[in-house]
Amino acid sequence: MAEGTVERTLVLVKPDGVRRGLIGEILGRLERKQLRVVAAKLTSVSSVTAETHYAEHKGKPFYPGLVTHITSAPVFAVVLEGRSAISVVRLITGATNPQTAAPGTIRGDLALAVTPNLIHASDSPASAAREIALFFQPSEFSEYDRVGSEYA
Ligand code: D4T
Repeated sequence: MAEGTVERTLVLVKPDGVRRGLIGEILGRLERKQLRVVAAKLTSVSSVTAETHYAEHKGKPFYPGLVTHITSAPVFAVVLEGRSAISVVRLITGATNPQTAAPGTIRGDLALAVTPNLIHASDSPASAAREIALFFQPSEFSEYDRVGSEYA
């Protein structure tokens, strides 16, 4: 029986993931979990958007490098929808430091360094709502029936 509230979460394939050609690999793992892509685009992140997105980290030693990295090349921004999507995507993403992220997770399998750690994923319903609104307009969302949704 299906359980969990249907949620939307923001995923960013960060510049290192785009430049390494890993958009498909990363999105494929999330799609195979039966999360539904409801909005997606390749986009450059302005300094203003980067500073808004990472506002909670302002003042931390790694903040300047974080902003430099996210603005260094395009990101692939995706909104995924599904039951418990926020926590499910965080599990598949793995721990922040790829050196200690579990094997089988995106960071555990595919990354080594912490700032270029391939992917950002919203960490709470409030963050998801704020981040989705930062990257997408309402007109950029599509509705459709996904095959197999009766099992998700
Ligand atoms: P995001 O938010 O990008 O999904 O990452 P996490 O939730 O896993 O990690 P975070 O918010 O603590 O950190 C955001 C971002 O900062 C980079 N970072 C983090 C870094 O470069 N050096 C550090 O020491 C830490 C803690 C990586 C992710």
